[in-house]
Amino acid sequence: MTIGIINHFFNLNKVMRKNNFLAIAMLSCQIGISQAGKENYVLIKPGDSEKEIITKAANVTPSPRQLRWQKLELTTFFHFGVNTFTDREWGDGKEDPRIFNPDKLDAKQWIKTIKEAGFKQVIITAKHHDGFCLWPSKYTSHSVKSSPWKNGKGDVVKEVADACRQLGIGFGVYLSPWDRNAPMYGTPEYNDYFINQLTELLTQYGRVDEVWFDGANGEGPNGKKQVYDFNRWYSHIRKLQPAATIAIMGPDVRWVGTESGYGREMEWSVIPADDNMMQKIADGSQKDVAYAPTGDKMGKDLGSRDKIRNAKGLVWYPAETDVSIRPGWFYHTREDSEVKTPEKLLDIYFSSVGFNSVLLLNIPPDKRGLLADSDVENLRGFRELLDRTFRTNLAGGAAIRSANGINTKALLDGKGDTYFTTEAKDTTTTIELILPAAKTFDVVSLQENIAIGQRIESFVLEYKDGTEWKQLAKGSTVGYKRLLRFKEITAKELRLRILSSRLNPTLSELGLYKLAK
Ligand code: FUL
Repeated sequence: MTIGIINHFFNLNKVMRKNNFLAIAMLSCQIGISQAGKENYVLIKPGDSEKEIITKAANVTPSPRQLRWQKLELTTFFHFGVNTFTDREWGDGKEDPRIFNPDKLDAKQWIKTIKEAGFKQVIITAKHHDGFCLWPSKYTSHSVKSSPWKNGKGDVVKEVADACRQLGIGFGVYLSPWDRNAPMYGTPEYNDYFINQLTELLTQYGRVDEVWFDGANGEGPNGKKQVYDFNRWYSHIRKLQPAATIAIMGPDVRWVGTESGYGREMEWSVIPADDNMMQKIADGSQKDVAYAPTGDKMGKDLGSRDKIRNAKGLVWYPAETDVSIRPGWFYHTREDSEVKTPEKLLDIYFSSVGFNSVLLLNIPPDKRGLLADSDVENLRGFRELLDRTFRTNLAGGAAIRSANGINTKALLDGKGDTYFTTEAKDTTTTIELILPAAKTFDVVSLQENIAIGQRIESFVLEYKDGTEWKQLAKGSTVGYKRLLRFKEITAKELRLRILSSRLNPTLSELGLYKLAK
């Protein structure tokens, strides 16, 4: 089979795996306690009215680790390992470690490049499905220590972690549960092996901000499949690195449901939880609560009133959009001409970060151990487009009126923690802006103050044409950030009408911009 076909089946499989996984993923992991004593989950009681359910949904808030993660907006993946040298996407675990020799490896070049492009955190594939470890693990010889690179004395994980620390970038690890090399894969001992590897990664490299688990669960070298002990792994991570988010096959961050880079327009961070979670909460300790959101994670709507009306509980479970800058996850010379352009990356930014999600962009280092020139160049171009688009808020200096609004000033103060709102009873509002002079723009940016929840359900942006109000854009959810593009317009008077909100709406920022070309 070609890689394409294999990937096709794999992707289908993955969708199923990721969905099934969500039914079991979150067992025994600590639920985060959010700010101001609020939690990132809530129980729905049998007699709760629809109004009570909606109010409860509006009061579910991110845990501090989820909030920190959401504010990063841009994060990077580095897929690197034996596949880089075999030119494959999935290794089979039989690779000779002697093929690994990135003789010019310079993790600072990776981190500097992504930092300059505006990315705030990285995740390194410490071990992919082939089982080859980028650090000298004590528990296997299938690692950098059996390679000629630095005479077997090198440690890629350390070089990345050190560069991150020096340059002030968050650091995370991808540790593949599926291991096609480990001889004990498929037996209970493998779960111990996995814990040992996690321990090394979480204790030898300073602070770890994210642990990323993929759900692949194929056969190991003995033809056996493994039953992953996720519960045990989660509590171990919480113990060793309590601030780290556990992503995808984990309780803090949800896969958006595609690897295209394009998320969903209506993106609720609060989604239904299921019976398991409810039972655990009812059983007592809220510290070791188990929750397992089940059901559709691929659809267009995961959290509207229709979806939460019959839920037994609700949980803050935000979306991450992972996509590669190239067709594959690993570096292949043949893909040098297929690197996503700055314009494409900007489009992805609008459809991930601008859809209330965090972007996880993969930039695979090449055989030398460097980010390829084409990738570096396109990242620079992307940054330039971002800067040119968002440098100046064209709404700056506008006079703002809102009949029932409180703290209108917060909308344009550039601060994420101050916010506009209304009295608790008001779930609709109109915000009118009169710009100092007519401006030409084609982008609006809205941000809710998600530290106190996600509330807005429907809004419309209009401009005044003579005496008539005309529609520019409309949407449903806002969340951490909602970006909308529309046909360029020159206008002086605008209004944002919030048509529906689960509680009094909040907006921390409002921006008007002109898309850079
Ligand atoms: C998948 C893996 O199989 C791919 O190789 C890649 O690591 C991607 C991010 O997750 O499930």
